[in-house]
Amino acid sequence: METKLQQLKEEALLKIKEALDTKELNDIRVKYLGKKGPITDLLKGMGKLPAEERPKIGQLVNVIREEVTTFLESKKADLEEQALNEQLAKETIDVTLPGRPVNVGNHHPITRVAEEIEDFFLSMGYEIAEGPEVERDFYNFEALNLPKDHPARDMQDSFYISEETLLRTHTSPVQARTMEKKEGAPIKIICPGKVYRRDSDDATHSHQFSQIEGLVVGENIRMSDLKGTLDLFAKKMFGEEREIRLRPSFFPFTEPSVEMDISCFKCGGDGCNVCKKTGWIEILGGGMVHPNVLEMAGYDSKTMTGFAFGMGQERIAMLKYGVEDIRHFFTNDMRFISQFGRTEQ
Ligand code: 2NL
Repeated sequence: METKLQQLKEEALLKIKEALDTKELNDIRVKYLGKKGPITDLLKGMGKLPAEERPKIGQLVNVIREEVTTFLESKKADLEEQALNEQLAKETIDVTLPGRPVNVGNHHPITRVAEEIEDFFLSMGYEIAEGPEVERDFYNFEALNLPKDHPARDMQDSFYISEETLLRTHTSPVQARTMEKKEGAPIKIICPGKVYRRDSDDATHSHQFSQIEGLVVGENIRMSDLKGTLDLFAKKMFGEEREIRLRPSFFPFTEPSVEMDISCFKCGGDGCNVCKKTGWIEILGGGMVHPNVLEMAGYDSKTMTGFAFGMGQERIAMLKYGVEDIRHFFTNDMRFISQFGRTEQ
């Protein structure tokens, strides 16, 4: 029986030595050490042995089991290490490969001009006010002296959402809301934002564009304040040499109303294709806030006056960057957008 046990041990150790993976090892463990294995079988036959030999055999079986188990475990560790090394060799990273290109974005040209305009007015002590793009008819029209029968309120010209709500057609409702909230106190704000008009798109018109409007309300605010402000603004945006001129105009929410031109930055006033040979370029509209607008917002128009102005951001950007079609701003072609460079500092 002893020799048989020794033989089984040698056989098991040899198989373990030759095992190629952990599954094979496990099969060997079950086969030799398991309940149905040959060692267990041998032990079952122990009853036939003389009583004095039994402890010796029992001891030998324990020693063999231990030996086989230890060898199994060390082989298992070897196989696992080998498998890990193979995997590591297979997964090595070639650090010399070139990386994937990263596309670095830059600010949209409209964002650039908006920030430039905002910086100027912030430096003059203005605050930035914002409001909803889906607006009540009241703030978009009524509060701005555009009564129900006014031609500018034609359903054909606006995107109505319901009888009472529409996509704002200008940023003026933000100013109307601010006036109402301030309850008669002085105001100095600019309102940048998207606006919507039901218009056919072409090179100079878009159904969606961006405005910046300004509003100053206080005691003794005069047309000359508006003129001085706009003169500084024109020089900051289009160069120190710029002259401005104001022409009489009409807006329902201002009286008197003006339009402002700047002297042409390309020809200096001699006449060229940019200024259409006039020497002047129209930039924005403005005027003194209509007394009806002040009164509707709760201001006493006898003691408080104000000026307001508004401009299209796309128009300013087109002039500044020489863009000839407003639709370029909305198609988001990277070949267009990436020409305007980064603005982060
Ligand atoms: C333009 C002209 C303008 C205003 C906007 C305004 C706002 C209030 C009261 C009075 Cl709350 N006026 N805004 C005034 C005159 C002209 O915009 O050509 N925009 C693109």
